[in-house]
Amino acid sequence: MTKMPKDMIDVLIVGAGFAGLRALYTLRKEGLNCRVIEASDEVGGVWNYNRYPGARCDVESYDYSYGFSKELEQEWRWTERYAQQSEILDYIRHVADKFELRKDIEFSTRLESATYNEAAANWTVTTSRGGPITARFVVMAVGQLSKPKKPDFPGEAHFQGEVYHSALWPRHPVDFIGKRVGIIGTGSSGVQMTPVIAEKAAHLCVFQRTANYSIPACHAHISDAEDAAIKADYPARREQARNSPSGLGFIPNKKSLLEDPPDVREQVLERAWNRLGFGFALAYHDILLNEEANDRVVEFVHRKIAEKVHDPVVREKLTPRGFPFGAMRPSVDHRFYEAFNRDNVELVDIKEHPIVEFTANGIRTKAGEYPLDMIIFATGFDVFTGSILAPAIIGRGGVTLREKWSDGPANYLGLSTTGFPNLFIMVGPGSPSLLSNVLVSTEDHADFIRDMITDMNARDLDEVEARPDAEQKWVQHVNERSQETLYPKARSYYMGDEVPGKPHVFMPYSGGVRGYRRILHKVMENQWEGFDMRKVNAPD
Ligand code: N01
Repeated sequence: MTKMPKDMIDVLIVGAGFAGLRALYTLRKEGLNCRVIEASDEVGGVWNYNRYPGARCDVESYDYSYGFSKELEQEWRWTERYAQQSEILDYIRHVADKFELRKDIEFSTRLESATYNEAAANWTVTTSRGGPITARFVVMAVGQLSKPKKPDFPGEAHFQGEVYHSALWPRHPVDFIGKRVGIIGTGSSGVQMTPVIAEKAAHLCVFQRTANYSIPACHAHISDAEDAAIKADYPARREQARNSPSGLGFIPNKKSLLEDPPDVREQVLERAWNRLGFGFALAYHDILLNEEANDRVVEFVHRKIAEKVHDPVVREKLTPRGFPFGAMRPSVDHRFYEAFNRDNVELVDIKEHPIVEFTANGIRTKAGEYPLDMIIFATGFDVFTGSILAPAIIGRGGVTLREKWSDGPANYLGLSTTGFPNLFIMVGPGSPSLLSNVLVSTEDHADFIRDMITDMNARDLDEVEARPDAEQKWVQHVNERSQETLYPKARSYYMGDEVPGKPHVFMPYSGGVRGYRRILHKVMENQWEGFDMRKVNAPD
């Protein structure tokens, strides 16, 4: 192996969330000299920031966890089917402590720039604390939902009350008692916080621009017997998750929805609706593939909403129309629709009457002023690429990643992008990412990066780069797979529509985590097919 200068590290990992910690654990175990930089003063990534009331994961706890350590699996006791934010954060902290990860993490350190040195095959990195750090490899583990989006409304500075963002929630308790609260946004964050805040606030206005679909979470506490049963056969559960298309463990019904007569279909959907959370979308294999099948599901969910919301005008406004069920990421809720039957909850339709401005006392829409003591932005994120493109990443020939991705995040396998050698991206665009239980691909990516670097070291190579033809083919493949689905039929963050001016391309890989892992294995078996690996530094 090329001898490293003293001040150089093997791998700089950006981010200490689930992905960064897994990469650190795995790469360090191979004897690589790794350092993590983390902008916050704590581990946890999104689970450290999204502390809003009602925040939970909508993947089941036993699956939204690491599978790399049997001891960890056995010792951690999840208390609920869908863990609350605080419990997930406790879990991540426990992992960081158990495996002594903190000693290699520089907290309160934000990546500012990374510049590739072509002659030396390494990266020079600067951070908010200065630098430079020189690293052979950089792993971007910055998350897909980590750059909060806060729209600018005129007059915001004049508002006299409290203002919060779901993804920048303070650590101190926020008191809603007796207050008039406004929530802008009805994505997963808005949907989760609405019923919780409704129980405390004097009055709650939910400002909705687009009604989206929401599936009941069916929360449940985990009994000791259930915990023991899962732990007795955890490997089987992991295998099922890894081999399910979504990584959630649901094996899709092999039947088409259209094969079943209406009464049977109704029973199947009803069972899935009442038990499966996200698995509802897999009650038949073609719900997200076939428009006619999807239309039947739309009718079913519309009926469910109608059963829950008493007021016909509010009901109609909460009923999503104009795009297939699931094409925009559905929420998983706990009594969201029911919250609108309360006297203190008001739905404000800002599609019909958009927000004009914030005033000293509240929000003025085209329909009038809503007096508020507190405004909460639940307006989401610059998804997939926001955090990757925030720092200046400068590759071959001085080209920035922002320039290269100006028409969309072209990449190979979601892991690598031509012109930026020795840079890996974890669970970002081009990988199953947000279309799946992201923990499954996180572990796959960490292992893939480990195997690649280990092999390069064994062969005394120092540079790896995605080949342009492989990248082009992968981009085409990602697009083709998305065209088999109904996802492109909605305006959504899957398509880059959440930020004005962002390229309108399908971002994640819709071929499923199992199929994706097979592709990774094939690439590996074929001597890293699609990658060029080189020796750049002269041997000593
Ligand atoms: O963000 P979103 P989120 N004026 O983008 C509205 C994950 N997550 O934070 O659709 C007015 O989904 C916007 O309206 P529209 C999960 O993957 C997981 O809720 O653009 N409104 C929309 O209603 C999720 O999908 C969990 O018309 C504006 C909302 O704000 C992802 O995070 C929990 C606006 C944004 O919804 C993001 O969820 C929470 C504007 N200018 C989140 N701009 C769990 O695991 C935006 N909106 C349970």
